Amino acid sequence: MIFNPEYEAMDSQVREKLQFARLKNLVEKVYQDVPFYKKKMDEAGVSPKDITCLADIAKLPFTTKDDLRETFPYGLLACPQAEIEEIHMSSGTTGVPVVDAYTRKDVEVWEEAMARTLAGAGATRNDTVQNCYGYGLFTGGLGVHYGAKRLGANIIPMSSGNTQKQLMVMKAFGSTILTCTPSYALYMAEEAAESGIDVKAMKLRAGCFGAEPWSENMRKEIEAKYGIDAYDIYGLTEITGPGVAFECEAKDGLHINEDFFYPEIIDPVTGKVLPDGEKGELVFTTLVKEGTPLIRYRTRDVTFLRRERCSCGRTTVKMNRLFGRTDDMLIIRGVNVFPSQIEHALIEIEGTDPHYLIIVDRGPSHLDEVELQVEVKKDLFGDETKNLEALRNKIEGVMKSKLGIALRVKLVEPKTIERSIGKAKRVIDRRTI
Ligand code: DLL
Repeated sequence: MIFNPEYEAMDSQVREKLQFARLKNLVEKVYQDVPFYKKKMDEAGVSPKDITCLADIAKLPFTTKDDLRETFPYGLLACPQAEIEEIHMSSGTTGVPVVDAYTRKDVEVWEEAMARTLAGAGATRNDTVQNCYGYGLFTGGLGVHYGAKRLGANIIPMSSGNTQKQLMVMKAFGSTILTCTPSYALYMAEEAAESGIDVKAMKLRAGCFGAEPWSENMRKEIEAKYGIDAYDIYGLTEITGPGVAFECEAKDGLHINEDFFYPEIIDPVTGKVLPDGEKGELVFTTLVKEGTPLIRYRTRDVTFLRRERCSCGRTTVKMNRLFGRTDDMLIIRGVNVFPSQIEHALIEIEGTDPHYLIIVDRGPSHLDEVELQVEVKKDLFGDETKNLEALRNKIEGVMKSKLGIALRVKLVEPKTIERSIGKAKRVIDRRTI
């Protein structure tokens, strides 16, 4: 079901006009009201009057995560502080959080974007949404919450963790839609199986999974374990949270809510805008944001844009499932490797579970060394050593051919690798530069 056909199935040229009007308005406003943007634009030699068509967006300077950190907490505010209704934050590796501040209208936009997202997975007011994304500063919990309310669905605000209780609630209330990180969905299925609970016999029929990278094979695994349809949903705190893009029943790329969030793909090195279909860094401009609007924000997420007609009837541009992040990309002996590639290869190998950890270190000869820890299915672990040895060799061979680098595989017992109720940690990089 399309939640808002007027905007989601809008004629593309009409949408472009709308985007341009919104962009122009935004640029004028931030130039006037936010000293940070005025300074940046002056330094780049561009002023609001230079924006005469949508493509002129490329004249505007980028905004980066460092900019957000340097202006913490309210340096990017574009409205009086009293207008702020809610804030969210995410902390990255440096520990300085990035802030998103929402006015009433910003929350309404978020509600709409998330209602569209849940509807993309087939949700209606008749559904019961069990929301296991964390509530709090993280945008997952409240984002889904607002969308489900806007849809008129029954929302169970579980938050993350307490898996046995999640399973009890799922059964008792007949939850039909599950929302959590894909790694937590798998973990919950594992706990259920161990406790003799049959999740397939429950009423669940779909799930909206995101907030971390996952592969097509992981989708198949979740769908098989729960007997549901699993949909990819994408977003980031800086650009409002979840609801930026979502999959529809075609499960073939994520529709971007581009009347709110204007996407571009750039070459991460040169900053040049790339044409549709070319892989690069995803950049967003928040066209209607009032609290903390962002102009050409560099997400560091890597994907490409697709503009073909979708069977669902939506006309919005699609982004491909993410390949990874420019900053998560491991450079191992000069080869670019995304953890998602390793995951993808792994799930195709019989006998392994999709729980893995990549440990990168620098060996005695200063060469990068990678250990890939992989959990083995329970029945295999008690098995003869020669079978384990064969499996280890097989994984090493597959990785070598798929990634082009040799890595050492260590098979570990089921449940050795730490489980996460939120975003899974897949990489430990011990290299010191
Ligand atoms: O993770 C927002 C969110 C919540 C999205 C719930 C989906 C569901 P942050 O904590 O700010 O916000 O992290 C944003 O997570 O830049 C991506 O690198 C990654 N990410 C988010 N969704 C996906 C996805 C939320 N579907 C960062 N696939 C983003 C891969 C994702 N990576």
